[in-house]
Amino acid sequence: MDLVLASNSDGIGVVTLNNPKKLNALSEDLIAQLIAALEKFYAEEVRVVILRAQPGSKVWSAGHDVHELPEGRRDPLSWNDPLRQLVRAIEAFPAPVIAMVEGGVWGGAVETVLACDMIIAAPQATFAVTPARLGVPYNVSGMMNFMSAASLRIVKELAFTARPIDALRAERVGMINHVIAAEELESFTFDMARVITENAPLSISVMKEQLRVLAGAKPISPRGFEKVQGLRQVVYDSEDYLEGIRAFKEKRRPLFRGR
Ligand code: LCV
Repeated sequence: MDLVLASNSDGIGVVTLNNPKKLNALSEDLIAQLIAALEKFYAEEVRVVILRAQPGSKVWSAGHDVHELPEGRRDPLSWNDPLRQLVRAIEAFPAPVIAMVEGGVWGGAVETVLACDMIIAAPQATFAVTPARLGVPYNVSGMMNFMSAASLRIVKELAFTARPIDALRAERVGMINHVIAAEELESFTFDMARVITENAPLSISVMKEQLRVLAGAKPISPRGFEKVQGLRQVVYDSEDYLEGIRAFKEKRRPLFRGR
């Protein structure tokens, strides 16, 4: 089944999340198809990519497929996991990737959208950073992506409350580029894409990689990294981590006990 749809015209690659039954949850299969679409666009030398859901989606993506989260004793967001591979594939793609957002964006899908170079959203779009809702220890590079998206105070509010914020607030705090009425969202986004296709692709791809390298250049000592990884292991080995996943599957509120 085509979990994503890909099309390319006039140098603009469009990839559409296409699993509305599962609210475009970022399953291993959907991510594999999304990365394959980017590889195809790379071979076709597209000048810009638009990442979107089906028009009128109430949920852009429900985030990591919770059914694919390991049930403890293993880092749920380690280097080779699909979500990490997807974020790196978007960041490394040698042309701008524009996220065009309608509907709710949840958890790892927020980081996926933030990994895009620009974000254009309809007013009804919302963004929810959800690790605390499930009891998940988000990973280091993911937290850095959140820190690059908004001030530390905003990131803490998003992470600690796990509550969605709407597109207007996200724009106000600089997390997204534009809020455009749903009926104009597509034309606005494609207009921006067309402008990019008329500019120098080599210059753009090198500036994109420079900005990625410079933005990611944060000093963290080996001891500091090991400490963070040790703290994260306490979380993914905790009863709360299991409780968060079980509560989701049993469709009930989780009861976190702090252990
Ligand atoms: C699998 C799902 C999902 C889903 N996975 O429809 O960032 S982290 O650390 O948290 C990271 C690990 C991560 O990304 O975790 C996932 C974070 N995502 C969320 O917390 C969103 C969870 N989903 C929801 O809150 C609701 O589904 C929303 C508000 C998105 C939509 O609500 P709505 O009432 O419209 P349902 O909840 O009824 O969901 C429809 C079907 O999609 C499944 C859900 O279990 C249900 O399946 P069944 O029809 O089999 O009951 N579903 C939703 N999200 N992330 N499956």
